[in-house]
Amino acid sequence: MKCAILGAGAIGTLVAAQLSQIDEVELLLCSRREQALVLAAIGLRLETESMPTSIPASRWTVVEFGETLPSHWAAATDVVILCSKTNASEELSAVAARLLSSEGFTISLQNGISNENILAGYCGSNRTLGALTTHGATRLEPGVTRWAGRGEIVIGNCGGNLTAGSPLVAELLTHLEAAELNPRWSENIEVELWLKLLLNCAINPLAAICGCNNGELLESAELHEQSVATMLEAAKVGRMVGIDLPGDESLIEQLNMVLASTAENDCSMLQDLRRGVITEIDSINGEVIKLAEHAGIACPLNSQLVALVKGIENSLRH
Ligand code: KPL
Repeated sequence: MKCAILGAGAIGTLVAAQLSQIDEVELLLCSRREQALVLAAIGLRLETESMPTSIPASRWTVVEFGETLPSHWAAATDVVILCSKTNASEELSAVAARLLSSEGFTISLQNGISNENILAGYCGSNRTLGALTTHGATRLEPGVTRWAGRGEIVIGNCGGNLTAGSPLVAELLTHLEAAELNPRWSENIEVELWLKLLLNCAINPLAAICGCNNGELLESAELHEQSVATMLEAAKVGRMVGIDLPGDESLIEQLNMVLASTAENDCSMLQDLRRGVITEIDSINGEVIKLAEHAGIACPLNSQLVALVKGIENSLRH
């Protein structure tokens, strides 16, 4: 199976490293500058709670963003997995469309709820599935990633005609399972994408502002209270726009589970601020505020977090 991973940052390299152990999977990684150079010349070191794994550069082909795609991958790729920051979704969805074979399909493991629509716009809804991940990964330096929290990869139909039984989808699920990435097919990916959005609303801005790992949002009663209140405010918006979300108790249980399983992880927004790059706040809490404005409801907690994260982004730029 020819599998391209567009955006080989923390999550992208985690997925690539695990899939590199499956002989039937041939990998193409697309990344920016330094990361691309190191992945192509040296490979990747994946740190886990046990022994670190080294994946040699020979295990994959690497292209830099904007470079010409290798000719034997163009229109010949079975699966394209988008793992970039959401501000690169448009650019990389166009690359996905050039890579995919006619039977191939694409998923996004990015944060946010709009990536599937962007991908479908370029690749067609019959070649796009909904997906998300709750694995926690930290990019320590170019070519070095830490798998800081075991989660899952959830995939489901979001409007096209692909199912868990479609041959390439079934094959990807088998490979992800063998790669210990814990895949699961969902019959209701729209709700699952919203659940992930709620987790990101509750975790990312608070952990990024406080400079703490996810576990501290569980340990500190004050931070946990803020995290839960932010999530429940966003959940109200989800229910207003017709998403059939579970009750508040169940949402809090899921938040606590992800905080515990990714306790050692610095969330992606904190990693972005530390690297001085634009965060995904607009695709997370910002997306909720946009929907709330349309629905005519106030979202003071989420609005304040957006303002604070943008304030920090600006201060880092000067
Ligand atoms: O998605 C994540 C992120 O960091 O963006 C979680 C699941 C919160 C893990 O940190």
